[in-house]
Amino acid sequence: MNVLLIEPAVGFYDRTMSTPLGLLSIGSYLKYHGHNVRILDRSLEKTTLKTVCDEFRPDVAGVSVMSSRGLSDAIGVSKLLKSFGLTVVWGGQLPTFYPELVIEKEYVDIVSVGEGEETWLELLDRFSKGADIDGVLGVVYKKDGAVIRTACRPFSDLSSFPPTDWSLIDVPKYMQTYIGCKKMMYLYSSKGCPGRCAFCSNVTYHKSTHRDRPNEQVVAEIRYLYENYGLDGVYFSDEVWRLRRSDMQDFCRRMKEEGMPVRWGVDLRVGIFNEEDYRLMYEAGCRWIFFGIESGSREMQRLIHKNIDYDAIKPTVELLNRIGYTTMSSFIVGFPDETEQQLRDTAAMLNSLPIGLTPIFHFTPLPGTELYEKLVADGRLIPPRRLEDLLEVIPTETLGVNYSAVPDRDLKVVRNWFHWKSFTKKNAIQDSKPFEFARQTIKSTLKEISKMGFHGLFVNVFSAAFEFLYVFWYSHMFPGVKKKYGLR
Ligand code: B12
Repeated sequence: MNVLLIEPAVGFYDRTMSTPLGLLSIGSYLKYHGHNVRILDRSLEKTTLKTVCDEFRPDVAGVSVMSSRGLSDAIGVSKLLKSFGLTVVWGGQLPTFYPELVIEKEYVDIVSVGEGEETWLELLDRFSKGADIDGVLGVVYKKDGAVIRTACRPFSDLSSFPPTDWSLIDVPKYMQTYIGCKKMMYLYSSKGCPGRCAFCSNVTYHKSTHRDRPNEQVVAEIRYLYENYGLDGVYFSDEVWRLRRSDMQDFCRRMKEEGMPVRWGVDLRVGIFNEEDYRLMYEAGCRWIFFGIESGSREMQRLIHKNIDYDAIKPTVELLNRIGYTTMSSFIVGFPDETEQQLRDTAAMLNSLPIGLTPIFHFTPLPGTELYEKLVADGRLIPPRRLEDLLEVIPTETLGVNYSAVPDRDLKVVRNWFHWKSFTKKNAIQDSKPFEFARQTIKSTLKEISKMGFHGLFVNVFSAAFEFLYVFWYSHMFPGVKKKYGLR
């Protein structure tokens, strides 16, 4: 069958493009099993949906929805697909968490819950036989006016997936400048995380499990991209890259044997690996490591079940700096009931931690998380009643609803101050020219903006300027708040 898979446009946010890994994986799987697949990434391709449908003649269409960012486009696209008479399937994080809100829409026929590969294959098998989809695991659909939800599908064995079929996307368009690389791409080498963090939807989405792709396959993928497209960097978009030392050592051994000039970076948990491990990873090409630290307050770390050794944070970062890594960590401000003292602790940690880059996010309650459920139970958050309500969900870069005990303005000042510091840091990236991070950010923003048509250009120049002024305003115009939290 002909399957059209769509990644909705997410607007200005996606000025640096990330590989649509979910659709690539589903597309590769379906092609391997004999179907024709076309991936349409609407942030990137300007071809109209009508033209794509006229040329490709899909039998069925899938729309991937990760968050409320792509929701508006996903709705528009689905209405159009429906008007062409196509069956429309939604999948990804958002429909998985809100299947009932999605399935009530006339422009969605089926919601695929969780991982899509095997579900798609079974659906296509039924469609091609003209059979109904009763009993297909992991779907929510309408039948005779009723909504039917089938049992969850067990997680797939990632080693059973075929190699990624890179002909499905225009690879060079997804390559970007990043930490000393000119052609860096996002790939994935594992799914999930064993953690139980109270703010992270992984606990429900991956049920706190962690699965690796075979090292052999991941390294072969890197070699293919290096040889055919000159790939020189990989950022593994895994929630936590490796948990077992033996897997890490095996990956590093393979990368060293391959001898490719490819640098890579990963997200890890503090405390999994030791100095010897970090040195081995460096020798194998790893150059940046990202830790989720989230709060500088011991008490808050306990409340959100971060479950890392607080006292190991600073020595680990210092060690990585000494080895030559660019270090990064994320922090969240505005957790429910967070106090000014807890925020001060975060500011103190950020002041003293010799870390390269520190993206800071405003707390946003995600469905399927302990904090979300608690806010709902306490009557402080009303779950969305209609899909359209989700369009109002404010992303993590700006302050939405403030559930903390800290004034809005203080949260904005703290967040934007450290954002500004990251942006203007002289040596955030190791072994690079001074202010490399700021230069890279400006360059990639201008590059993306220059690709746009007149309307896009106008909107995006305006958005970029607004974002810059917003960060500058909150980081510089409130000396009293800066003093209160010891920001320096
Ligand atoms: C890479 C990544 C990104 C990339 C996106 C790349 C891309 N286009 O896919 C970038 C950096 C752009 C990004 C942005 C954001 N992200 Co993000 N991201 C991830 C990350 C780390 C990995 C996702 C991934 O590629 N996994 C590998 C692939 C193979 O798996 P998959 O994406 O889950 O896809 C499978 C299923 O979801 C399903 N599926 C997916 N699409 C479809 C479609 C159909 C039709 C079907 C049937 C099935 C299906 O099948 C796929 C194959 O198994 C996840 C965390 C995680 N590990 O899941 C967070 C995550 C998904 N992101 C998250 C968030 C919050 C965001 C942002 C809102 C952040 C922000 N500050 O704005 C934005 C939203 C952007 C958007 N498009 O809406 C949250 C989502 C939480 C939630 N429940 O809403 C996650 C879970 C991280 C977290 N723990 O908080 N992200």
